[in-house]
Amino acid sequence: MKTALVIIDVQNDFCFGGPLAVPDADAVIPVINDLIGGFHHVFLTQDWHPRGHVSFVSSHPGHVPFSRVTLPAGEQVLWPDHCVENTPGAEFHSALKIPFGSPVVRKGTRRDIDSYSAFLENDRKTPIGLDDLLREVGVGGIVVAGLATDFCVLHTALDARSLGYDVTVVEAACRGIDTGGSLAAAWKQMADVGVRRA
Ligand code: VGL
Ligand code: ZN
Repeated sequence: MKTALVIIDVQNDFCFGGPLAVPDADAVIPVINDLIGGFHHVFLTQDWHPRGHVSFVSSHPGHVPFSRVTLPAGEQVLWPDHCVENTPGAEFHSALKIPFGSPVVRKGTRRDIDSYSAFLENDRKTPIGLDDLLREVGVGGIVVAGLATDFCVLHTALDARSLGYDVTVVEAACRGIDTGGSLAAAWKQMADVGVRRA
């Protein structure tokens, strides 16, 4: 079986000094750079939001960062504004050694819906594109690394399992946001569906 490395959202806004900096995020970069050499297929995801995105706390006057609201697609955490399309904060961290030509899947690109998974938007039905890209090259398993463990890594791993992929999440190559107990809950959810933790 062919296995691909999927690098989730290693973007400036999630790294040191960013508006949604994940604690110790930059520590994943050397670990991921070491992993990259072992894979023929490397895919990346890029959180890529229009200004005024529904997940931004600035779009919900009177709310504070990390509070939750209910949207048509379900519960939404309100994040500090981050990864606005075509801004430096949305760029991949410059220390990440991206193999030339690696496909990039952008997510969260529509103003009215957020997207944590690289497979399906948060409405749980609109495909984002990673499944087609993996199938095209005959990949049956993925190794997942990046940011953040309890959001985009989690939902990408869960959807991959639903779609029948073998999934391994490399703990040392991921960091979590951990809001309201979300990090421990994420590992539990992943274990429950057979995601391997390496
Ligand atoms: C993410 C919060 C908001 C992530 C993206 O990449 O995990 N988290 N947007
Ligand atoms: Zn986002």
